[in-house]
Amino acid sequence: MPNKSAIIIGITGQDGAYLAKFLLDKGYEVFGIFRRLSTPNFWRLQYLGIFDRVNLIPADLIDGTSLVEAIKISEPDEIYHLAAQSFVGASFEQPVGTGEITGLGTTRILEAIRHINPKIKFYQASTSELYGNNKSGIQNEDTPFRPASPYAAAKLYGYWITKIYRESYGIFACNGILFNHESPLRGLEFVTRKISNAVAKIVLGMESSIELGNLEAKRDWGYAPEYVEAMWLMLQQDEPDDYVIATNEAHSVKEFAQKAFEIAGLNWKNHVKVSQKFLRPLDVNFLRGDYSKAKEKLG
Ligand code: NAP
Ligand code: F7E
Repeated sequence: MPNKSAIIIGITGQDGAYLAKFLLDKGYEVFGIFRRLSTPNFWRLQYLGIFDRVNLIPADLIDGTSLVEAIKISEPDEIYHLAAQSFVGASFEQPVGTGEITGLGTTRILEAIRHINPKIKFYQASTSELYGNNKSGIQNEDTPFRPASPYAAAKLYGYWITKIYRESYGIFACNGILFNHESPLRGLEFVTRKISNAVAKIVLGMESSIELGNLEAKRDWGYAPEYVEAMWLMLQQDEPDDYVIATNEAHSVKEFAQKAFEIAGLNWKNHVKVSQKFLRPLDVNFLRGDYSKAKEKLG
């Protein structure tokens, strides 16, 4: 049997890079969609030593024709849609752009699949942000959604359009409802990497403090390289479905900072300042995922 091929939309991001490595190790031919920037942004692929092993195709989520072209060129068996304006804070500053990219971008890909080859399997990067400030102490696939940001509203649209294309056109389309997942490749603006980066700079004497926003928010933080395997597993099942991927543990930003400084032999209280600048107009206070379904069905 010839090797399978996959397109990763958003290959330059944290998950895209790890997934590319994972699929290459499985023998896939990997195509990656990237958007042209004034400064190339392939550092994650270079860090993982796979830059020369992936086929890069320029396209943009706001340009449906470019997505059609990319799918026609690569004839993939699977498409992993990981591209988004993914920073919740920025979605309050760019709500319309976030809707265009993170929301409608998904429909543009699904339309291309429907017209070119509805047998292509599709993974949608859904998120625990869909739950927003719901009232339950733990969230699973049946927990009602209550998005609390323009990002989450755009992702809610992406979640539903994925289900709608599955039910209307029989496309093998899955939503992975992934809780926060982190790694050394995480963007520096996200809180875990922002803290670990600051701790390193403080230890090296390059900085003395860090400004953070809401220290009380709790998140269910997992490890990104493990989560990309779950994405792949979803597309290897007999039937398409939606799954929560999480750790079932919630910790606060404060706890995270405390531990990170402790590891470097420092007391966080001497270095962390709270700044209004990093408070969001609305924040998600508590997320903790119930991964029972994924454990049972995906192992
Ligand atoms: P990320 O590091 O921010 O990567 C996002 C990717 O999307 C980058 O490759 C980015 O390209 C690309 N992109 C942005 N706008 C685009 C556009 N208009 N056209 C084409 N590509 C575009 O995000 P991540 O952490 O890897 O997350 C992957 C996906 O999972 C995202 O959809 C995110 O919303 C979702 N998600 C993430 C988490 C998490 O905790 N990490 C949890 C649940 C869901 P550039 O490199 O050019 O910016
Ligand atoms: O914030 C609080 C902030 O930006 C976590 C994305 O991948 O995961 C990510 O979204 C918490 C929030 O991630 C700062 O208010 C305090 O309560 O690291 P974050 P996020 O918003 O949870 C989900 C699952 C996604 O889908 C998203 O794409 O930390 N916080 N102080 C701060 N956050 C940031 N960024 N910076 C601070 O200074």
